[in-house]
Amino acid sequence: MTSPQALLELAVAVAAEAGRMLVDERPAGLEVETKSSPTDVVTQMDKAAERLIVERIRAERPGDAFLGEEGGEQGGEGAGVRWVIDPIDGTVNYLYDLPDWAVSVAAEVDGTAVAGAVVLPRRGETFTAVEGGGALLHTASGVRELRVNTGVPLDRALVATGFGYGADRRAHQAAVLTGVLPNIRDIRRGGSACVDLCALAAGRVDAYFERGVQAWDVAAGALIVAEAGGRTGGLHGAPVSPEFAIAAAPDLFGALHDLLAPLDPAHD
Ligand code: LIP
Repeated sequence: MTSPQALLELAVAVAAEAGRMLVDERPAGLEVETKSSPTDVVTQMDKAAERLIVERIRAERPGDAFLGEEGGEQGGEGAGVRWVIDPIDGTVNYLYDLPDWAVSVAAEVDGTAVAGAVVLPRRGETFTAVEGGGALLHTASGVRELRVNTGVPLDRALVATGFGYGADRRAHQAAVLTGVLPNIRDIRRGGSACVDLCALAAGRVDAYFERGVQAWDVAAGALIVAEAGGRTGGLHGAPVSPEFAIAAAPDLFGALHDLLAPLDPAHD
């Protein structure tokens, strides 16, 4: 194993290289394939970016394992480090040339993220965290430490969320929103879970919740939130999982959880 800081440096380097490629080589006509539903898309650029990230990491660390949105689980039986990769989180934003998409790369040791990088090439922003070392935002004008907003009551909270790709899931999520909206300041749907989590860490929103996120959507972002002083979890004490994800300052988490739990009982 290498230090979390060294893993972070590799995560930032490969995510930044993939981000540059995604901007510089974005073709006028993207080839769009669908996955779980007609609106769940993948482009040749998602696949190329993930290949590039895996190749670069493999060249440096041949024994490591990978979990990627496009490539699934790869290699590394008994590996000390597993890399969790979303080559484009916010693929629909990328497809429409909206700026809020990101390359997300996390390094896990024994199932726990110890380093995470989220690179937003079109915003010129890189969010990073190492376990126990705080969370940072790097831009052309410098580096700043991140802290979640605290002391925000639920009825003043600006809450980010996202929707799945299946029609049934979306109908359920819309129903949950009707119970949430009257009790908070407002909702934001930015289109990228990892960008939402980084926005929370930077105090640009006060909380985030979503049903249906996958490990690659949140591995780096959840570490960045935790290192910015936030709390992440699922419903009823569960950890973040595809079942449910909530993130907020510790003093807001409980109130948001208690609002969501009865509105969103187990649902596919
Ligand atoms: C997407 C997210 C989005 C979420 C979708 C999906 P993709 O990831 O980050 O915010 O609501 O369910 O998971 O498909 O763009 O990598």
